[in-house]
Amino acid sequence: MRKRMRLVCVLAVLALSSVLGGVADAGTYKPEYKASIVVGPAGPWGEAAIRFAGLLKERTKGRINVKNYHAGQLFAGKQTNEFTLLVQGVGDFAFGSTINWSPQIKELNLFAMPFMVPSYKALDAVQAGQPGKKLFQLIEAKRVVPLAWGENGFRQLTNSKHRVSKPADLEGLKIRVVGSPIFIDTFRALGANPVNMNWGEAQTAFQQGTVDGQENPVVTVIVPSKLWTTQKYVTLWNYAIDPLVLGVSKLSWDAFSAEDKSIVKKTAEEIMAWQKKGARAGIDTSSEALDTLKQNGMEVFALSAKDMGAFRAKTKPVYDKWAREIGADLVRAAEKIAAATK
Ligand code: X2X
Repeated sequence: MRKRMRLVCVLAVLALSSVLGGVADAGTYKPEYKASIVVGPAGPWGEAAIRFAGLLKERTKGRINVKNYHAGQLFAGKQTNEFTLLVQGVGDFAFGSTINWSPQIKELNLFAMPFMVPSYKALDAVQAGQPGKKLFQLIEAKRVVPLAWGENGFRQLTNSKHRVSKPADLEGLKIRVVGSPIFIDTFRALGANPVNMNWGEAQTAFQQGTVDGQENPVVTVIVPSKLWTTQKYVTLWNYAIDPLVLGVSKLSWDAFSAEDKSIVKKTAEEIMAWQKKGARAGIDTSSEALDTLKQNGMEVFALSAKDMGAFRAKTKPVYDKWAREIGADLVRAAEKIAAATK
């Protein structure tokens, strides 16, 4: 009799756990997931986060409820901490710039190598090819699941003092850069006086006139942030490209059911394809974004390929130093793809 009771109990436990396993499929869901975005809600970068949260909620019938922390609210003023927040599960999702994640993953500095990526076409090929795959593997190995590439864009120079058309024009200009060392190296090599600052603080510094200039893409940052209120001169020089990655903490990801993982992945790919297109619109196939700058009183100067030579030559030692830091194999692979797509 006792034996029989024990058998019944064992069977009951087995049955219950298989039922629970079937229902939950995975771990416990959070009532709310936090997403980090450095910029505000305007523009394709900020808007992508709003669309992603909306679609995800709808498609998972409220199981995955994302709250967006725009303007760097989640990392409380230190944007180079964003990746670590995801690793720790303090943040769940991030629409992260590769620049902000590069202190933790040095290979992501690839895109910040001065004058390396010549075009959007080359960038797409690098991301789709072996270098892009390798970078996603490196991100995942550090316990953040990369869902899709997005784009901040080619970074352009602005300042409040005068036109910059040759390296000598940068001499003495105080330029705000992101807290990632390759940017300090690049602007020092060009003769400027670079200072590290988070994006939020930087905008206050422009208003107060304590910093002269900065570098950021036109469509995703300069226009939505209305930088013409503090900056007058723009130099288009495409000196670095800044891809975004929509990533999710592995801790959060592992708890999602197989069905929800697939919804998250597909929605991320869809939204970031839209985001990437938006980041290029008005600059790639039309001049709309540049016209907006001019209408707001900015002077837009496009460096010719010949002018660029002087900037390239000055930053060559930075390129060589960072090629070693990043790893020669990855850099050579990216260079080869870029050369083939020119
Ligand atoms: O801080 C910047 O310059 C920005 C908004 O482009 C990044 O997050 C890298």
